[in-house]
Amino acid sequence: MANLITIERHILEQQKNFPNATGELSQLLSDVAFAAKLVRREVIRAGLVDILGTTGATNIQGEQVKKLDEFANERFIQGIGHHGRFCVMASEENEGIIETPGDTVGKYVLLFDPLDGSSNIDANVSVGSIFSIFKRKSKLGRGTLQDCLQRGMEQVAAGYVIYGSSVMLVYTTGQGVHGFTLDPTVGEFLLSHPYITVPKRGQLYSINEGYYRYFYDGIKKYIKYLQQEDKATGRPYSGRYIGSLVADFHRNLLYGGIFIYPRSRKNPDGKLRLMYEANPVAFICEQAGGRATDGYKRILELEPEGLHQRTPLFIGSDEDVRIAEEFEQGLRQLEHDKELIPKMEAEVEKIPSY
Ligand code: P6P
Repeated sequence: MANLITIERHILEQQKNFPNATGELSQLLSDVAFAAKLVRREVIRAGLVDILGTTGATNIQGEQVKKLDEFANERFIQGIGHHGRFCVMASEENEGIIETPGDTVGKYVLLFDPLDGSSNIDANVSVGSIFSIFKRKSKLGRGTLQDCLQRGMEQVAAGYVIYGSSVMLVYTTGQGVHGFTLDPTVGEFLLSHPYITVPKRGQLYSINEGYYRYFYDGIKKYIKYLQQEDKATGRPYSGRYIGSLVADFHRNLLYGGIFIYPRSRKNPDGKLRLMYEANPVAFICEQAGGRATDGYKRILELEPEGLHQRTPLFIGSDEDVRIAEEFEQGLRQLEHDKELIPKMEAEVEKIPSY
């Protein structure tokens, strides 16, 4: 039993390395863990109670709001906001910033996607919550939009919860990546994956190949590259795509490989949101020794312009992401493959360079 380390204890131990730490950050992460437990309680019984299906409303993204989306959003806002440790919050489900309920105003900023992958909920596919924490920039009073619109490299903490075969919370405060598994018998997240590191290269790739015809030339060639046979580089890779970022990212974090949601003719800026999807997973990925870019620039260096701005996302094993970038940027061509190239070249439509 001695090594049963709860998330609260782990965070406090991590903070011993920061002499001026106030313990507030550990409280924030405990608040997030608590909200996740409330969400998990509904996720695991969603099929039993009238919480599946849609509310009939559409959110800022123009997507149908699932009842569980709305429930999860409320849990995060109520379960965390009232502790007074945040000065402002922002959610995938809300168009503007969210004033923290209650009178006390803290020094932190929370951005979150309360239930990512919600289109999969009714099919019992793993979904997740993603969060990103900054320190406020403004000095006093309630937080502002500018407090939210900080570059990813300014994050003080980030993490996600995956509601899958087991419920895991994975977080970083810049001192490595640590995974906790919920023990439902005691209702605690217990340390199960200390210092997660992503393999330098993997053999899995995650991309929605249903959009192949909309992809630009570089990504089409990269997919063909991964499908070529080359034992030295472990090719062909296996395709794995769940359509739930947290589930796809979590698998690649542990096993290695690459997840790509690229720019395309269908999604010129990609689909994923910078502030509460790409930034947090990019912070985690880099802390685990991986790489996260938009195909050209580090995600954590991108200058935010709006709460809900989209970005292409190339994330996972360092070597895999770098090779994908070379194809995306037109710097790399397919080695000649007598069967594949002629067929592929016939397929690839000539398009103006990006
Ligand atoms: P597509 C889920 O809706 C989500 O936002 C991410 O979790 C996921 O990676 C992506 O969209 C899937 O999008 O277009 O492949 O269905």
